[in-house]
Amino acid sequence: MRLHQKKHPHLERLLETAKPIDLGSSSKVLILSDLHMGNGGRRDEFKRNADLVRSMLEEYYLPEKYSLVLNGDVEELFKFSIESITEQWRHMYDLFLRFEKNGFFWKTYGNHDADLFEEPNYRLSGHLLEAIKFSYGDEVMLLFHGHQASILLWETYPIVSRVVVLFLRYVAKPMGIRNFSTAYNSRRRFAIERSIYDFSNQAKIVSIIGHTHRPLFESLSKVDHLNYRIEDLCRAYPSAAPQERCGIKQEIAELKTMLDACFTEGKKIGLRSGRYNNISIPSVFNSGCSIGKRGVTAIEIDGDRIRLVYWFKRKQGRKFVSDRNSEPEQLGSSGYFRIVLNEDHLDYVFSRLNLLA
Ligand SMILES: [Mn+2]
Repeated sequence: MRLHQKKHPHLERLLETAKPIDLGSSSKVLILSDLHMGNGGRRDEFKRNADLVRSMLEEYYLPEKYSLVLNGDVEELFKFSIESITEQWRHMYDLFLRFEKNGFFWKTYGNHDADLFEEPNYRLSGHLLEAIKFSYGDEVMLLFHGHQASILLWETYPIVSRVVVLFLRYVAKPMGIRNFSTAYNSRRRFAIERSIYDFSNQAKIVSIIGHTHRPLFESLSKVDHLNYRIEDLCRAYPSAAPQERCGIKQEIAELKTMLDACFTEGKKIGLRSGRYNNISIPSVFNSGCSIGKRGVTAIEIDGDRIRLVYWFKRKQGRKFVSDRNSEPEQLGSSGYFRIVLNEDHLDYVFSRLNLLA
């Protein structure tokens, strides 16, 4: 044990008790989180993207031989009973389990589905864990939902959370209190990311989380990436040939528009930079969530590479920033598209982590 001061006791316990899985050099793993599946009714937030998630799993990741990890908050037990959820989404459970033949299928639990850990009749009970430790050569990637880093007692301790669940299901719902569970403010989100970031840097591991619904790649948010790209382009501008300058100028203008849009939207989504220090260490990745209004974000591990991808339906007006300038690709003729938002070599990620942390 490297740490003498126990600054993050919950997270250290997770690292010790996580299930070890060895990733070979050609392993493919899809990581999805925060599906919040409900009973199919009006308050079911999964419903909107259900067919998109089914299509991407069944028609892309399954034939592409990916293994699957669902990284917590798969079911929304704060609002619905497990019986109503498994009844409504039976075909999704069948689909999840089919990933075992590609290698493995695991589910970690989050704060909205933690109760299932003690439920013997639960469909995925043989696949349910608190955390997974992927080893990649000598390096470690720790997968867990992320609520374990919360300072709120009811997110960290099962007994407190059970009282909150009862309150939400039987008191809040009849009183018309909605979306209590996803009312994350920016400060709380930042505190969770920050403590996972500190812990990961101390332990020199990569953490892959969900929970906050905010995608992070190499500890950076979309805003940070936009800023970095603008900075790079400004630096390239003075030495660029006159005919290239025009293109750079235009690209900067587009990036600035996207950055402005982020800040306008920031009031709603609780925007903060993902940068915690002057220099960023790529130790935290967040798959985002599966219930976005416009689509689903996910993390792919593909051999020696890691990617943040975005799946969306055709009708959407916004442009998406991709660090690799990649183009969206359609899944057959489904009207669903996948775009790589960001991608890097795992060797690069771990080199930076080991050199900078
Ligand atoms: Mn959560």
